[in-house]
Amino acid sequence: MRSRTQVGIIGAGPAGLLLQHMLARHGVDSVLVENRSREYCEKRQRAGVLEHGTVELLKEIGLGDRMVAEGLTHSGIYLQFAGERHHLDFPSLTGGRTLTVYAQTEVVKDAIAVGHPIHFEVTDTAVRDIDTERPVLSFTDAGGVAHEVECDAIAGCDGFYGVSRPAMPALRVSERTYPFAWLGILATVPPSTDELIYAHSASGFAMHSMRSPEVSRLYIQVDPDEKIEDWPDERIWEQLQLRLGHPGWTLHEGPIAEKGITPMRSFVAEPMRSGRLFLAGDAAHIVPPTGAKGLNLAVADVKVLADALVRLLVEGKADLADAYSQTCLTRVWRSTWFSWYMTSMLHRFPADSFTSAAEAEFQERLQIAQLRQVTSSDAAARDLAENYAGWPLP
Ligand code: RFL
Ligand code: PHB
Repeated sequence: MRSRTQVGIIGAGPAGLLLQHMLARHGVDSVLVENRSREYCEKRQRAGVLEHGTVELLKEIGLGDRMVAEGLTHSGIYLQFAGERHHLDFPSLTGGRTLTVYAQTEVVKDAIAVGHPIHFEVTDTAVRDIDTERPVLSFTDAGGVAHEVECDAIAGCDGFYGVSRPAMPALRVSERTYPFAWLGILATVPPSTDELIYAHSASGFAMHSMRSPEVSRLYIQVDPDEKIEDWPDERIWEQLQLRLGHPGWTLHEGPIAEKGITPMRSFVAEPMRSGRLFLAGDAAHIVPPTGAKGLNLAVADVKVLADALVRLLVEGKADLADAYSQTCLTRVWRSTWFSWYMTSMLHRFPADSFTSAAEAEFQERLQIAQLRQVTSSDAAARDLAENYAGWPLP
């Protein structure tokens, strides 16, 4: 079946869904295709922290009501190391910026609920003719009907394993795979903390986050080749108690509703555009989750892309589209740096990362020195806070 639209969008993650919504607000029509089911997209557990700029954007585009009602406003984070726990107060360090804890699943649900047309459970997604002004998005819908959609532009918002990036010629790729992974759990127990705790410990990194006043989200660093089957609930809680434990503070345990292991990597593909195909979000770049940047970066990309496509398709001007990749990459690299900095400062690197025990010791002592600096120097704390709370959207 042949059809026509202005923008073909691949992927119903936060990037694709928010792009579709922002375009629709300017009268630009789109076709969005997603290879998973709606239920799967709405349940996939991922990020939880929204930067101030992301929150403001969601409100501005009319997707903020439930987030404002149910999201938890946070004014900082705790950093824990060497038996100490310190609070960094972001509003005083950043001129008033706060964070909102509101799960990615909820952002996705809110965007799908608007009711823009989405084809779920498609197969055979492909793009062609990206170097012409009429690129084609093809797919087979859930009923088995093959579609060819002629577009003015295609947005590849299909995540790290999608089909868009492989369709781009001559990409420059920068990559780092970290020698550890995160084991994450969702536990049905009220959070034991008012704000997120990032803990450096001799047994490895741990973190306490949350999803609501009733549900906690916790993570521990594990080896990248660990199997989730080898982590019964008791073993997970034991490690969380060990790594997060602090005098006078209790970590409350509860039933584990979900658990999974995520590898840690950094990846950037440049440029983020080839002809009329534009990459956004995880399709173009991945950051390790320690800086809580992945989701926020995807939102920043599609804000820039929506403005560029509206300018191109409504006003007939290509300037913003031509600048798209460079505009995004400045933020992408800043986030990549910050995520690397947080990851390197807080994780325990395995022994085979070093040539001797003394070298491993050296690295650990540097980490503690750096943590002492960000918790005692106002300038260092401000630098961390400004990066974590995020920069204004373009
Ligand atoms: P998404 O969310 O991966 O969405 C891409 C969508 O594209 C679909 N897709 C296709 N659709 C049609 N045809 C094809 N051929 C397709 N191939 C793929 C996919 O099914 C999917 O629905 O990318 P987007 O929109 O760019 O959003 C990015 C964020 O999801 C991501 O940056 C963050 O969630 C990263 N991330 C985390 N970030 C944080 O800030 N904090 C976290 O705690 C955190 N945890 C995570 C994460 C990413 C994870 N991944 C990618 C495995 C935990 C995990 C498990
Ligand atoms: C989460 O709540 O899932 C979360 C929060 C902060 C991070 C990573 C994940 O750095």
